[in-house]
Amino acid sequence: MDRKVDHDVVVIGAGFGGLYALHRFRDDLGLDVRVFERGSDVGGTWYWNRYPGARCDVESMFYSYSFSPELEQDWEWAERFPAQPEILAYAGHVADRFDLRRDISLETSVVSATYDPEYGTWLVVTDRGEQVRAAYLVTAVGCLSSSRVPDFPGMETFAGETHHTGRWPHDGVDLTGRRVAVIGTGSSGVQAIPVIAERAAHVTVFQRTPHYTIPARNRPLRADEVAAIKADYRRYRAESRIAPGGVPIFNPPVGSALDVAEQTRIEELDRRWEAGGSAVMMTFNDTALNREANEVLAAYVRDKIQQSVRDPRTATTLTPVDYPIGAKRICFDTDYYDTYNRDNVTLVGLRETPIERITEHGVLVDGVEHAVDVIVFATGYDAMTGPLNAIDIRGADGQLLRDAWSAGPRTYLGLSTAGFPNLFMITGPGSPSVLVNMIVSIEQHVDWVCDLLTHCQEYDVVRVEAQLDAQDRWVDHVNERAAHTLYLEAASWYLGANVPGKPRVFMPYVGGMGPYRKTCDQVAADGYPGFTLTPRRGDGRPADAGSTPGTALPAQESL
Ligand code: N01
Repeated sequence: MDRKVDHDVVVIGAGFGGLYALHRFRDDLGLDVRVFERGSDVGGTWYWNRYPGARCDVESMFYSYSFSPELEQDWEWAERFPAQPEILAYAGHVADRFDLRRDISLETSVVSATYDPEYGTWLVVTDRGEQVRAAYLVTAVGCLSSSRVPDFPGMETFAGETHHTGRWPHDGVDLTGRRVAVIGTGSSGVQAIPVIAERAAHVTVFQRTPHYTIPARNRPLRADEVAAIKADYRRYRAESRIAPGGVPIFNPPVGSALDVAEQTRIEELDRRWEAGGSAVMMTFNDTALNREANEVLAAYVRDKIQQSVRDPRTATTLTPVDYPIGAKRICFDTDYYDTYNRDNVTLVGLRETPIERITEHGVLVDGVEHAVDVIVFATGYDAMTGPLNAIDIRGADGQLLRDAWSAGPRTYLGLSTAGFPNLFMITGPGSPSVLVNMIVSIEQHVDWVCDLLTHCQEYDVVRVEAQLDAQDRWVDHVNERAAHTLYLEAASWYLGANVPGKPRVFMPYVGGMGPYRKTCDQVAADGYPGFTLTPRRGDGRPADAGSTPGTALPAQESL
């Protein structure tokens, strides 16, 4: 690439997406790549989420890169579900092993990125005042990296400590013998509460919506099971790439929840409940689609809650009743419901009586002040669009991305958005991302962008832009697929419902990893229909820059 640029590609973020993008773009395509990362180390979500109990709920043997057979053979995972320190160590190992650190600027946030249509470059400005020009901008900012603390009145008056789970201090927080409030009972709260309860003098949990949670049954990995997977890793990886969830299917569904014989239904559910992890959610093939079928699974989990929690009032408060299981992201826990049998744990339901205010000494609900020393906000994220909208990204006509998306994100394939040429989003809205194994999703996106950049080099294309009509069709398709599921029946962060004023749009693509990959591969094989590819003109600028009429490559059929 010989445009007047400082770098061929700027990548924002050095989490799993950014690390892999750097490796592929630099080491396979030979491009000059610069990565900006706001943390003081690599690792992204696993750099920030250091709360007690933080752990991934995709199994470690599959929540790992597949691009290097040597890496996957060498790395030894300790537990079935990897804990945050282990995943962070893995990210660090990858950065060292592939010599990635030399192209990553840490503790540097990108504040703006502006596309210059004249020269076909992105001008990227950081919070350190650095300005660099790049031919391509790739965002690997994560889907859940804009942490959110609700605007509770009186926050500034609290005399104790406050911490958000996604911004946990790196040297830890000593909760021993302290009174702790945990606000929020999504995946982060569900993981943190049992661990905090073991140390704290008292934990008061503030729950707005009860979440469905299933035992993870985490345990150390056995040498024989690791050896068996490693012996066949290539096959498992190939399976993961085409599986709907991006992981191999060990427990396929037994059929419709409405058709299987009662005996089979109970035996299967019990067996899967004992196995732990995602197997329970996979028991039937229609629980994501049919409310009656969903109710079979939901009722089973509700029974488990009633059996686990001794105090009937607490059990009732913990039991979700008014939305389908899986419509809010399912949680996987270790001893979550048992924790409510401890003497030092109190549950405060907020459904009828929300938090009135934070006081100097604690949390006020329904006229009762719950005195605490520490408040843990497990209150989630401005998901998917939040991290992108936080940067002033300006497209070809000067429009800000957040304005272009004011009614909700609009992308073509979740990878690209009209009006923002040469910008690619890793696991952007409109792609499977958060609904599947993120690492499989990341590898697929980065590989696809690599192929596109190779195509651009081959055909001397200097500008790639999603076409509006292809984007409209993709957005319609994403919405239409979501409308056939039960996902729309819960107020979830998938829909932006957790952020006041955020447009209610179902953001990820529910079509599954395998089918989505097929679509993307087909687009590549067909010469990128739905994208306008503009070749270079004599002076290196895009052919349609300035007053020169556009000479896009032969019109391609749209999706
Ligand atoms: O955030 P959440 P999270 N007053 O948005 C409550 C991934 N993840 O950090 O449900 C009172 O799920 C809110 O209540 P409600 C995973 O994808 C993965 O837990 O909106 N409460 C909810 O209970 C996950 O889904 C892993 O009614 C308020 C909680 O705060 C995603 O990250 C581990 C409130 C927020 O739950 C986010 O999970 C951790 C208010 N004003 C996270 N506002 C693993 O891989 C919000 N809440 C295991």
